Amino acid sequence: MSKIEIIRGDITLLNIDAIVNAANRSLLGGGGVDGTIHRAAGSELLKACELLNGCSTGQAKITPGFRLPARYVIHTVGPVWRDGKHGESELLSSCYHQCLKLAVENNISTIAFPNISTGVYGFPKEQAVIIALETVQHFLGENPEIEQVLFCCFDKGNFDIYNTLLNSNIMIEKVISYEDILITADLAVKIWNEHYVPIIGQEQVNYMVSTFQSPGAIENQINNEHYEYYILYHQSEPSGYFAIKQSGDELFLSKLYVLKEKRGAGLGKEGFRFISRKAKESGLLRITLTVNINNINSIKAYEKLGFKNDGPVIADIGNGFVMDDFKMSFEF
Ligand code: AR6
Repeated sequence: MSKIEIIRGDITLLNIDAIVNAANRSLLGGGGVDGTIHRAAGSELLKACELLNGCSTGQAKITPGFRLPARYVIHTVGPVWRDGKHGESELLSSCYHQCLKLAVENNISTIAFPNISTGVYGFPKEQAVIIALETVQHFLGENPEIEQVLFCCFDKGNFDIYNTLLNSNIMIEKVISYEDILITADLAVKIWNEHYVPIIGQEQVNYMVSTFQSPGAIENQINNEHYEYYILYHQSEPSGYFAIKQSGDELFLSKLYVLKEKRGAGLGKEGFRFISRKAKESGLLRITLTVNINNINSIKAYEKLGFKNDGPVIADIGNGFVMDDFKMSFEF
């Protein structure tokens, strides 16, 4: 964690081994941070870029820094944000990963990133920060030769998001790999047992966990039913999770659970902040959820977040079990 620092300012002024440029596929300059870097480095940078044959989205290429205080510029091409369903997250993560890989290959030990894709390319800021932190932290864990990574934020919005996430010790990670799925399923067993046994009984909990939260069931929901799962980390430990699914102009919040021992650390609130920002950024009108009518504490917590109770619904969940729920909704 301490190798990562957040600063505010102009990346071209940094006296550091390498700065990263949020370029376009031509690598021949543009607006935003790209334009500023080319102006500050001088025309030799453009000449060097002309020899690179462009760069694909999610990849990176390196040049000297020329007139910049930084020795190198690593040029990467972030994804243009469309709707989040065109591999944008994976491509953005790849940008950070490829830049760091080039850094290691070139004996670069200090590097500064701008907030790739969050300007002209329109990537939602909070999601971009989460991806950046997650990818960089993961890389640093495996490549100790990198000594410092600066996130150089030009605008206050990005700066505040980084600081909030880093200071709260909370990280939100999208479930992508099978390893993530196993972590989620493990959390589900713990949380459902400690939370739901008093409400719906052991038998129903066993049935629901094995039917809806086994690794295979989670994998199927992600791959075939358009669910997105996220793990909430507190002090680097898996501490909760949530699942969401867009349906028409609504975001269905299917689950938002925190381990008992981790309650009070602000994980639920941070998770909900992420969810509502994501829904708003996608132009959705409301967030909906269902909650068991006897799950008094959760109902109160959702009311506190601004949800209103839309009344009872009964869901047949199979095997002779029925859920008596309230439907709740949060309007923007
Ligand atoms: N130092 C640090 N960050 C900066 C600076 C600076 N001097 N100037 C702007 N930013 P953008 P993108 C921030 O639009 O979204 C270019 O035309 C800015 O506030 O530069 O990846 C390229 O040629 C924002 O948070 O990059 C491409 O065509 C972040 O840098 C396209 O824009 C990224 O904003 C790439 O779009």
